[in-house]
Amino acid sequence: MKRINYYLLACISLIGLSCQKNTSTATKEVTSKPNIIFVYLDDLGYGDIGANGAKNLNTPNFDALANGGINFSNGYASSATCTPSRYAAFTGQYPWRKNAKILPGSAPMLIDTAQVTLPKMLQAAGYNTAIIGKWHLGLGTHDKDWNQHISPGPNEVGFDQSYIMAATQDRVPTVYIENGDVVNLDPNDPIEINYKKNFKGQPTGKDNPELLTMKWHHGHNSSIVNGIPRIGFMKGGQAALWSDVDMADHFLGKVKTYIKEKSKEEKPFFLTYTMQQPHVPRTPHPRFVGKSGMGPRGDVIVEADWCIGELMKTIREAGIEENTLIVISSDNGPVLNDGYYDDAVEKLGDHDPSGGLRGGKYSLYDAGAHVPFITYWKGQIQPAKSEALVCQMDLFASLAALVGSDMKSQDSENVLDALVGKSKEGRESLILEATTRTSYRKGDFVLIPSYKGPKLNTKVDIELGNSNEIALYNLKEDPAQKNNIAKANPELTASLLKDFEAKRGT
Ligand code: NG6
Ligand code: CA
Repeated sequence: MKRINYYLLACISLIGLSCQKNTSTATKEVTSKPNIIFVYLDDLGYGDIGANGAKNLNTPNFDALANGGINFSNGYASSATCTPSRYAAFTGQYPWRKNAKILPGSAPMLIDTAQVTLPKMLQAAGYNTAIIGKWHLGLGTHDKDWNQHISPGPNEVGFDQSYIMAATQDRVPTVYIENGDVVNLDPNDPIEINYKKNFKGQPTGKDNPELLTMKWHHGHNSSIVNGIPRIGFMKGGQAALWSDVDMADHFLGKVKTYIKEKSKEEKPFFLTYTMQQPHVPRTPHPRFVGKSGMGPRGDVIVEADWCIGELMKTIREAGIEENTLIVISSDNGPVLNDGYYDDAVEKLGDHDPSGGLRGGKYSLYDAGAHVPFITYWKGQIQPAKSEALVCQMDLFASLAALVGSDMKSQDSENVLDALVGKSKEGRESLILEATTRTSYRKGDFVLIPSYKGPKLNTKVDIELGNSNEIALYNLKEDPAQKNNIAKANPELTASLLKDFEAKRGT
């Protein structure tokens, strides 16, 4: 790995170090190309970690990183659902430019192999790159055969290595895919996937409730795997099926192996660890069952927290903690009942997954995309809280600045100084997306245009942000978005709308 002298690095201000550091640290060698680990949770709410106010949920490992690094109070996913947020995080482009929506497990690859991507940029800068965990950006072509090598996938858009689930834990195929090949596939028991029609004779959640260990509430009544009814129909591939309760350990094992191996190499590494928690179906390993007192949703958050602890142990044992930048965030806000009866609502108690924000997953209100956002880099990032507006989409330009790459992506802004605590300023504005609708955050204000459609998604019990009236909120004064101040501020509303429409191109 290319190492440069501390003083040289400090004086060229690559990573926000100051030249006035005392001499005890001045002798330390650091690198302009640290290892980078992006830990990406699935549906973890802003308020789901202790550092952001959760009192009844124990998340000591998240909290240690939040308190030992920078905890952002205005950190955003691009969107209130998974596929669009992941698209933005990995490409640095707004997902609505691509019309990105939640994808079925059978969807073809969404990212164009000719596009610039975050892992490609880091690859070109000399990084080993890998993704371990959830993918949900489509794979291969429309008519792909799951029994053959599947391409394009993560390996074709910049990840040297991939060990993934295709879509979500609630969607078929319920198998792991390593570098484009289904793991443990028996050629005599081929996998077939169909999102429209069942395969003859195959039980479903709808018709065979007697086979279920988890009951479906809405959707999720197609093929049954491990007693859990899923979205989509699947046949075959028995030997390749994942074990839901072992999924956290399984991905973590791959992460540990990767870090142990790559930390010995000259090249730095970029690892995206896309955890499946706390998305449905929530299937904590038995050793976490009952640990939160909040049912499976709380238990899998405790499990995810344990995984973060194990990740940190691995990093420390490999001796790379001071040479590794860690970014932790979530792809969208929280949801309780997302389609299974799993006591998430019943056992919630006083816990507030959104941390006082309005809405949740799927919503244009703030909790949709306003998520935990933490950066940690021992010895380089001084612990702080930051109000800077930052978005996962900015990882591209910010990390490009860190590693000295001149590659660009359309919508990504360089907020590196904010990410490493050198500046309190992040982006000036950000377009947020929720199930194809968009809103506009600028400074402390957020403007939500008027949208037709239901005010409430009654199935998940989340306010969606649709209204006959345009809405303007001052999030600093009114984080719960109780007071629509659009009428009282017509000039500001008009100017934000104009600005928004110019950027959004509507
Ligand atoms: C929805 C699913 C929900 C979840 C979501 C994707 C139904 C009724 N609901 O369509 O359970 O899977 O898609 O979540 O099927 S995300 O975090 O990947 O965006
Ligand atoms: Ca998600």
